[in-house]
Amino acid sequence: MVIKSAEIFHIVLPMKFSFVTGFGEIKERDAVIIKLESADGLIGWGESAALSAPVYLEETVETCIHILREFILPRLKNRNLEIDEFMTEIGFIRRNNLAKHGAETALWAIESQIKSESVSQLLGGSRKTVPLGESIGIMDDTNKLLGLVDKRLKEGYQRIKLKIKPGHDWELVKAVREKHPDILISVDANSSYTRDQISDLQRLDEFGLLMIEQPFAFDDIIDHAEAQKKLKTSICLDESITSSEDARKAIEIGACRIINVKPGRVGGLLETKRINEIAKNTGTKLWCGGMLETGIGKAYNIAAASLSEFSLPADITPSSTFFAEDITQPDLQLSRTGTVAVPQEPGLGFQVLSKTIDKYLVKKIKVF
Ligand code: OSB
Ligand code: MG
Repeated sequence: MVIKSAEIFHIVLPMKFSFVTGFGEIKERDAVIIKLESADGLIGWGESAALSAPVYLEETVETCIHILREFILPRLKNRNLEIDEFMTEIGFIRRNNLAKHGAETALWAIESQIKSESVSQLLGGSRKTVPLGESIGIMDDTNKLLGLVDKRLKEGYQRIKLKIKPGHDWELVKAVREKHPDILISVDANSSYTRDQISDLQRLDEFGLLMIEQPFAFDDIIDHAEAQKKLKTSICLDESITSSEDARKAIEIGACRIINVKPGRVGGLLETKRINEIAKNTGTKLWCGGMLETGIGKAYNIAAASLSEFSLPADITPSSTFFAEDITQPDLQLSRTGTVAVPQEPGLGFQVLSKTIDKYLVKKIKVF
């Protein structure tokens, strides 16, 4: 495909409530949206899911814009490239995975229109529906949180993920487990524990959790491997896995039994497919995480979650939960059994609302 134009949109979507995690609070959602147009007039939308501050990963909205504008998108200008060739070509750029993913996803949308197949089909996805879980931020009032858990379970979500941090873990999980003896519960620490706090994690073993997500440092696998030996509960890595090589090494040393794959964090859908292969060969369970993306990012997360090893419920929530308004329509429809359909049509699978992008626009950059 030949790309004739590339634009970046920085928008800010107001959130209905602030989302609190072990790394801090998200009060509004900045988003980096990429729009490519092919020489044949096909449009591809992509999203780089960076937060405004480098608190989850090192990238931010502004670093994504910089890397996309200066190093990634100019290389597409009037070239006839396959997606895998292009991703290999930009492999000289160290990390900056969210930026790479934003460009790659826009290319997939165009490729999918050229091939008249959905992105899921192009990737070799086998699932027609994806099971969903819900991620619940840290709240001061446990009764309020219990009420929210009830609401989410009634809506159909198959798993509840509780954000924890030191001093805000055992009592919270106990309260939810006592009320719901049989549901799937996981916890996500977003790197807020250190290795000398392993006993805090061991205390959670009694609750039969599905997993403990990323207790230790964002770049660690050694301490996680040590902890996995001492814990009954499976460790799931999120922040620590930024590539298929990271996944291979973490699995090899026993640092996790489960991986939360965010296609953005690992640098795109091709890399996601590689992790799917590694998981298949090693019996590692996968699920697709989320980062409060707009509907554009979510569409590609759903395509990723249709891959064979993504058997556990995904953090892919209808936009109306978090945002007053999204830049795509229709919103995701959660079925009564807690699943969402994988779009089967070519392209993004959702309509992009240019007027809504304009409404929340901070800046627009025409790269070429
Ligand atoms: O650790 O999974 C995480 C949001 C932003 C950054 C990191 C994380 C999250 C979430 C949100 O947990 C889950 C969602 O998008 O539904
Ligand atoms: Mg996480």
